[in-house]
Amino acid sequence: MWTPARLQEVVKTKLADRLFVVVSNREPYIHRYAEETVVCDSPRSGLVVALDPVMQSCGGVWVAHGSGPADRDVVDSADHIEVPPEDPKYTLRRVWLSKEEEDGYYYGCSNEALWPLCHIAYTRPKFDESDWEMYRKVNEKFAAAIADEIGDRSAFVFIQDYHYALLPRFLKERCPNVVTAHFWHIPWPNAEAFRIFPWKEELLQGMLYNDLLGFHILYHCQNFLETVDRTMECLIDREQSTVTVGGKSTLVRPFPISVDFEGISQAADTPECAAEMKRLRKHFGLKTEFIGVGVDRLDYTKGIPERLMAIDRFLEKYPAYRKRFTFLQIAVPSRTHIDTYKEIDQRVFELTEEINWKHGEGAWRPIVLERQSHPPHALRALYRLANVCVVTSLHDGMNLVAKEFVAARTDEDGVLVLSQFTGASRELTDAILVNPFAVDQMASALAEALAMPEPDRKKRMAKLRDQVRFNNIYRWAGKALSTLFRFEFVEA
Ligand code: ADQ
Repeated sequence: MWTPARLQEVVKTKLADRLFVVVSNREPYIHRYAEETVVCDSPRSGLVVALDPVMQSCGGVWVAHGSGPADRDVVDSADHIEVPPEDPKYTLRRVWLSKEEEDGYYYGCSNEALWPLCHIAYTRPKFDESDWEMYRKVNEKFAAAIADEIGDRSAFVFIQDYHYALLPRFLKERCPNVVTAHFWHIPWPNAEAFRIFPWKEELLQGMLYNDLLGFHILYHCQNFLETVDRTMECLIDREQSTVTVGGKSTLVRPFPISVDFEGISQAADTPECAAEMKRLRKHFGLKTEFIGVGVDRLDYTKGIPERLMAIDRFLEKYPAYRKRFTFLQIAVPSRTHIDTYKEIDQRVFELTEEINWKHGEGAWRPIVLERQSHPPHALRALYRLANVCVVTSLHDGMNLVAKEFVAARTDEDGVLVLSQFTGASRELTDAILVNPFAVDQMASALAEALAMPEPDRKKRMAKLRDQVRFNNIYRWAGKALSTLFRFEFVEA
C-alpha cells in the first residue's frame, strides 16, 4: 500500500543529492490581499495533495505561474518564496506572465485549442498562430526559469500538463543533464482527431524530448503512439511502449491519478462532517427523501446540460419521484474569459430554470444550482448526504470527483453514476456506468440508483472503496517517480 511515508522514503532514497523540480501552471501557494494584510492560500488539488508532502520532505523547487494578486509583494529578488509559509521546506519560484502572454498561452493555445482538441466533446478547437507563438514564448520562459534554478546540477524535473508540450525541448537544449517526466492530465485523442492540429510536428517533437511521458490510462498512451506513428519519422516499440526519434527514446506509460483516500475518509468520518451535513441541508433547503449531487468546474466537457436533461427525463418517466428527489449541482465558474465557457454557464442556468419551472410544485424545485467553489470540508459533507453522485463527463482524463465521492463514503452507502468516457470508469466498474450522450439511458440509471436495495449499494461501495484505497494518490506519484528515477543522466 502506498502511503505518504512510503512515497517520501522512495523519493529520499532515489533522489540522493539530485535536485527535484516540479513545474505546473498553477501554484501550490498563492498570495492575496485581505484588507490590510497579505494571506496565503493553498489550493488543495490532487496534484498539490500528492506532491506538496514530497517537496516538503525532500526539498527542491516548484516552478509555477505567479498568478496571485499579492504574489509579487512577497518574493525575493530571485522571485523565490519559501513555502509553506508557516514552516518553510522548499522553494516556490514564480514566473511572471504579461496579460498578453497569459491570453495567448493559457486561454488561447492551452484552453481554446489543446483542451477541446484532446477532449473531442464536439466543441471546435480554435487555432490561432499568435496564440501558438505565445505558447512557445511562455514555454521558453519557463525553461529559462527552470534552467536558472538548476544551474550545473543534475536534476529530475516533473512537468505537469498540456500547457508545457514544448518545455522539455527548450529545457534540455539549455540543460542536457536533466531527466524529465511529463504527465498529461487530459485525454490524448485518436490520431484522426489530432491530425488537424496545425503545429503537430513541433508539439510532438517537444514532448518527445521527455524521458518519461505519462497519461491516465493505457488507451491514451496507445492513441499517443498511433499519433506519433502517423505524424513523424520514428521508431515505435509497442512491447516496451517507447518512441525513439534521432536516437533519443521516450517511455510512454499510464499512471492513473487519484485522491488522498485515507485523508478524505478520516475527515468524512467526524462529528464536524456530520454537523456540516446538517448545516448544508438547511442552507440549500434539501428536504426531500432522495438527494443527488454533481460537483464540477463549469466546463463543456463535464456534460452538465446532458445531466440536467436526464433529470428532466427521469421526472417525466418516473413521476413517483416528484417532490421526493432534489438534485444539487455545485458548479464553479472556470476560464470565464472564453466565450464557450460563458455559453455553457448560461445554458446550465437556463436549463435549470426551465426544468424547475416545468416540474416545480409548491416550494419544491427539482434542481438547486450553486455556481461557486466550496471548500473540501463542504464537498465531503455534500458527498455524504447524497444518495447518488452523478458524473457525466462527455470525455474526461480521469475525474477526481468520482473518487472523492467514494473516499468520503465511509458508511459504504451511496451510488455512483459515472460516465463511461471518464478515465475513472476503467477502475470504478462497480459504479453504474452510463453514456452521457444517451439521455434516456441516464434517466434509467438514476432510477436504478435510487431504487437500489441497501445490500447491493453496500456491496458495490465496498468494492469501489477497495479500489480507490489501493490506487490512491500516493501510488500515482510513487509509480511515476520511481519510473522517473530509473533513468540515467547523460554526462554533459
Ligand atoms: P478537472 O477537469 O478539473 O481536472 P477533476 O478531476 O474532476 O476535473 O477535478 C476537479 C477538482 O476540482 C476536484 O478535486 C473537485 O473536488 C474540485 N471541484 C470541482 N468543482 C468544485 C467546486 N464547485 N468547488 C470546489 N471544488 C470543486 C483535470 C482533468 C481530469 C483529471 C484531473 C487530475 O480534466 O480528468 O482527473 O485534471 O489529473
